[in-house]
Amino acid sequence: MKDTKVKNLLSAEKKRQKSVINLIASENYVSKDVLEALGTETTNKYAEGYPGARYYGGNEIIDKIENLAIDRALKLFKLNPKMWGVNVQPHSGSPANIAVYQALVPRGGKIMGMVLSHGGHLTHGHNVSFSGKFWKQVPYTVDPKTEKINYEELKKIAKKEKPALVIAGYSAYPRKIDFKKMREVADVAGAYLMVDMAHISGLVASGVHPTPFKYADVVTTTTHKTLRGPRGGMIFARRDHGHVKTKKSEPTLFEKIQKSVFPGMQGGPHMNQIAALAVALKEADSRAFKKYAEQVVKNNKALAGELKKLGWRITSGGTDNHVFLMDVWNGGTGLTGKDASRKLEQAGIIVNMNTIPFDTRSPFNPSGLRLGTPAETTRGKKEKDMIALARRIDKILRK
Ligand code: DSN
Repeated sequence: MKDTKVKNLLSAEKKRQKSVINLIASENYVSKDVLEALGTETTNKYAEGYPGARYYGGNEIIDKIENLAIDRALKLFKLNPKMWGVNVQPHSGSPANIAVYQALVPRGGKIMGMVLSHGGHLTHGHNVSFSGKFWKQVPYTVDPKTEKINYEELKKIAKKEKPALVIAGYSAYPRKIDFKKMREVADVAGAYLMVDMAHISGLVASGVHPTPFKYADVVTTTTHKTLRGPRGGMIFARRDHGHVKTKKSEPTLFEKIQKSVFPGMQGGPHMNQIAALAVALKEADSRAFKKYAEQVVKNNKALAGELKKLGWRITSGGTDNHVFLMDVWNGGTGLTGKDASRKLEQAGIIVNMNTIPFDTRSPFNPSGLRLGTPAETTRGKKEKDMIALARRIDKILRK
């Protein structure tokens, strides 16, 4: 690379990534092949439209790349292409979610999502995001006692508020999601069920977390978290009208989603991302990936379990997946989430501060930390490493 300034910054970032322990639950390390596909000439190409129906010439090969990503995505999640379609063009998770609301919820309509401070996401109806400005959030929280989802409580809310769409899937929820029960919640309101599986898609692909496809109408995901692909997004949608009564003459859910992504919201797809996604989807369809996903959960349980033994409160009492929340404030340590994450970063351990359910502190300096093990598992770490790491974290925080 001739640009030495950028070259130096890129190699400094590479070095930084290698030198730290990364416990950010939403990050991962992609393979060399994924990186290689990202840095290819496909980034030069405009391909507005879909395979076989583009607004630019010269897309013969690009069409093959996009179709390959589509086929691999459906195969990975064991979906019948006659029943489900997938759009692989969303630039990331937030645009994927916008596209769904735009397709299925009238402007000003209600979307029911978990509040951000309990583990939800900004795009699930928070008022600082488009999702809370153009639509109205019907909020739900975890249960104050168990810190887990209380599905019966959600049903009561859905019955009263009658949202048009219910969202299941979270950014900081350490427990398995019961999608059958979430379907019941949506059915009480006659609503669509959208599953945002961004955090857990790698676990779902491997069968380590139950699949949402039996119950959901639409499933969105990012592609770079547990799935370990390039940054990007996908939307899976049924090729019928889903679980909501609709006139037969109306387009199918998948047709609505296709139109909503393009021309409804995005311009040209990022074809280098889509090529890299095709690579990652094949990698995820393997025994080695399944082993990785199983190890992510084992490692996470080991890390959370040891921290708990050392006296730290883990919200909901533990974890079933790749992420957990550690309450650093309420144990009398005098530490806030911000202090704790700073202390750990100084020691080369990267985490993010996070609110805990019913946090009494602000999101800018909350009571907790969010930790997760996908990235360190990709680097080959096992349970014994996690136990040693928990002891190190404990020492650093108590110093
Ligand atoms: N920023 C992602 C996360 O860290 O969970 C969610 O979009």
